[in-house]
Amino acid sequence: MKEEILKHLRNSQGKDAAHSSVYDWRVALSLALRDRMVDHWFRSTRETYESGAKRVYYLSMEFLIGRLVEDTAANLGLVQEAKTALAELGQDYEAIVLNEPDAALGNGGLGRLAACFMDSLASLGIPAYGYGIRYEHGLFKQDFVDGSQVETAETWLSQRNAWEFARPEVQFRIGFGGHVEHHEGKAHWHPWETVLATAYDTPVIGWKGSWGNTLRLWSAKPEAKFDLKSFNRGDYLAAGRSEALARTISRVLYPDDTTDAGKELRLKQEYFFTAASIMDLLRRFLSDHDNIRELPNAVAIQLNDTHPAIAGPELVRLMVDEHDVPMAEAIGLARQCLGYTNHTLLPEALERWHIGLLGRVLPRHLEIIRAIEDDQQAKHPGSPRILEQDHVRMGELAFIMAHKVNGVSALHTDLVKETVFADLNRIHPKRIVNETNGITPRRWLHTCNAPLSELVTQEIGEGWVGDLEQLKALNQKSGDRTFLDAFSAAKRQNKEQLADWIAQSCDIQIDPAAMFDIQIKRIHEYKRQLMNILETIALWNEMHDAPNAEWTPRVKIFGGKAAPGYHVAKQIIHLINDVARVINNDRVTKDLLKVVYPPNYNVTMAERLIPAADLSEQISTAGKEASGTGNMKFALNGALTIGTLDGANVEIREHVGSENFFLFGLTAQEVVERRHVHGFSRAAIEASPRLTRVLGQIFEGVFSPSDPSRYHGLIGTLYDHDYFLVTCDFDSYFDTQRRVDEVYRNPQNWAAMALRNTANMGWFSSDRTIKGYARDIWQVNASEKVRLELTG
Ligand code: CR6
Repeated sequence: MKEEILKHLRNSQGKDAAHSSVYDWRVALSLALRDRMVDHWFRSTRETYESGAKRVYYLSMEFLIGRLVEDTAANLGLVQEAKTALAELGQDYEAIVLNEPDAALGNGGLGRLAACFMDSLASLGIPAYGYGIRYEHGLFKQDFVDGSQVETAETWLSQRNAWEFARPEVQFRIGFGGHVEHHEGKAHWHPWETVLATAYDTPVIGWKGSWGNTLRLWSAKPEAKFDLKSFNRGDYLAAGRSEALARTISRVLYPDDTTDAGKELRLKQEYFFTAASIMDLLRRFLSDHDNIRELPNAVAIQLNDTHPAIAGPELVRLMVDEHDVPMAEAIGLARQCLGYTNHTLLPEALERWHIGLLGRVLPRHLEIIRAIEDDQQAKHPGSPRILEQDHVRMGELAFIMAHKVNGVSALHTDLVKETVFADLNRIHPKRIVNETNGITPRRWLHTCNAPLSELVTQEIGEGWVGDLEQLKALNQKSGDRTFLDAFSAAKRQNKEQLADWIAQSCDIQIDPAAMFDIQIKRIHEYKRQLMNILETIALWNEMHDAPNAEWTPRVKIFGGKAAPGYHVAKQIIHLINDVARVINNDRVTKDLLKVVYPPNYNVTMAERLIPAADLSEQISTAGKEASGTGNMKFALNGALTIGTLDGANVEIREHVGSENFFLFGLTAQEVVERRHVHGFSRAAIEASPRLTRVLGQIFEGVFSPSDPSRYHGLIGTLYDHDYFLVTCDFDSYFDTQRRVDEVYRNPQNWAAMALRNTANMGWFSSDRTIKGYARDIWQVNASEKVRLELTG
């Protein structure tokens, strides 16, 4: 390893050891690790070719990867070797790990899920490709200026990306606009503009190096050659114009996870990566098949949300226009290849494109969508329409073009059947299935939480990393004092580390003995960070009034970004920061309560925070959080959850036991009913003196003395349009928090409850989720060899 690192330092970075920076060392280490991936990778590809196995294609607009050095080293079993090699070279492994920028090619849960799935697909030995966009700028960097969120561009590619292999020879021409000519029954699309999609491949190696798959990300390049004529004339701007235009397509990630931006560039991004992926998989298929009708036996294409829903029409287009398959047959064949995952019921997130826009950008696809619509109406008269008024509804398109549609938790899938796709579900009653989300145990326990991971391995061996259900054996330890002490000591160690980091990065001193209560996720009204900060104020009031009463000291930690155009979410951020300033400066409560909001929450920050959490906040309005995956990461790492009956919380509670979960709030059903009650929020506020006081303080400017009316709008909304029922759930949330305080005061009991969480979270491994997709949707098998290796 030492030689390999030095070789890359010299030959790949062009540096000698004496003049190398941490960055150089990090790139050299990454390249040395990448070298070790290649054999596994080639072997897997060879095996797939030889066996002719069906391949899975996971199409996703987002892959929220984070850092790769530690995960890669861990999966390859090379962590110790890497540490030793670097130590002998006089370098610090930890510092090198910290030098890596996050690959933040995603917004939140949906993107992180795709990254967990890539790890599980490889760990299970399922031949698979992830397809997405190689954004030049990932999710924006967040700073706070006087408490407000300020966004700046993220620049991960301004450094060398050591993990990827550029494939300039893999290129596809992607057309936009133009017109369609019909001639002797054949359609010819003449695009007005074309860009090139070129591939960059990142190998993804599973646990124990068992198997290697590929994450192929597309980058946009100009089709036209550089305009030398304009350049020579001195018109430099014109010379570079087509280039700039083309590159815009893969320039930035849209920074919104739940609202449909409806922008032409977004549509182009979606078609760009989807078309390139479909062309690429067809080329691979045709290199060893001559009959396109065999396609459904060879490929399973999964659409991660509707963002790649144009895959249906694109596949049909290629079959009809380039392979002479009749339209109806092509639609059927495409459907057999496609699966669609729905990730939300929020109406503002269901993609719709204006017909005029779609027809202008993708004229042939609009014709095909009309053909799909006709085919559906002919077979199922009265079926919900794809084209409605002047919009194309991508959810309906994805549903109709998929042979399976899945929700991401049991509750969410039921609601999908009852609400958004109720009519389509009646027509196609077997199409909707559930695949509850999961998380990879490699990143989310094994590498992010060394103290707990080592303790677990000492106790039950290392098998749990590849087979998380083995954690069940820990249930036997919930009465074992020595083990519980060791379990608490691991948590304590993580909390001390976090306290050090917070002292350094936020200049706030927190006590590791206090309860660490954490809410990290995108800022959204439905996730109700607002309710959390209101409860914080209420608690502070009561602590301040009676500082000598029996209180459980707490640190409330928040993390998360708001979409740049989401005004209310940005106000909530501002409020949390304003409240933090006031509370953290109160001398009376200084040993009882602190509020911390480190800026720029990302995957790496999650890896620091989650292992140190005592309490996990999963408090969305019931019926709104499709699944959640952060909830799973916390419980696996031994935090107790305070939560509503929403998304995967329901299943987590069933698995860990209702006595080890703090439940509160209205159910999804009750939420719907409550909204019909006239004046429900005013009534809830009036019935709660505690909440009335808190809202009054914010309204008077207690937390914003320089701008007392800053939150008038925000508070006014709670009185009149409290769509997310913050006011209705507030009292039940506050009371449950006091129960949490009480339980926390008995450390032995708390530790036993926390252990029950860790021990019973095995089912939430993304390995289990992927096995579900493989069985119910893709009809593919894991490599037999890998299965044997992993299960011993
Ligand atoms: N925002 C859901 O809201 C779910 C993930 C992954 C989300 C969240 O509950 O866990 O997907 N939905 O399934 C979308 O992104 C549309 C999310 O991350």
